[in-house]
Amino acid sequence: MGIRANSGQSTEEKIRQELKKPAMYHVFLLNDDYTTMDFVVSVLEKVFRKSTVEATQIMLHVHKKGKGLAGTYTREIAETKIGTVHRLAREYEFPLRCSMEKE
Ligand code: TYC
Repeated sequence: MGIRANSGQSTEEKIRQELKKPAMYHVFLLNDDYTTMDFVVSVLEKVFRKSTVEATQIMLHVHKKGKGLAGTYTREIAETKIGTVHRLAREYEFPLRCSMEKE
């Protein structure tokens, strides 16, 4: 166990914080002109666990409206999914991007 600086939070405040539901974050997919529709559908299926039907609906919504909700997660999970999408996009040489917004 390391030595930690005191956060200034009282025990009561810490308990209150731990009982709260975690903050949730929306992850959005952003449209671009170059990423293929098939790639976006695959990302929605594999990274965001959507069915083929739902993935196709979300992809078409993003294509028409500019952005669309891929999922809502705690901060760490949202950040990890965004990192995975950006890594896959880079690997396959597509400019696909995600954004994140507090719920
Ligand atoms: N607009 C892209 C095309 O016409 C398809 C696309 C959809 C790209 C959704 C990104 O997040 C996206 N090939």
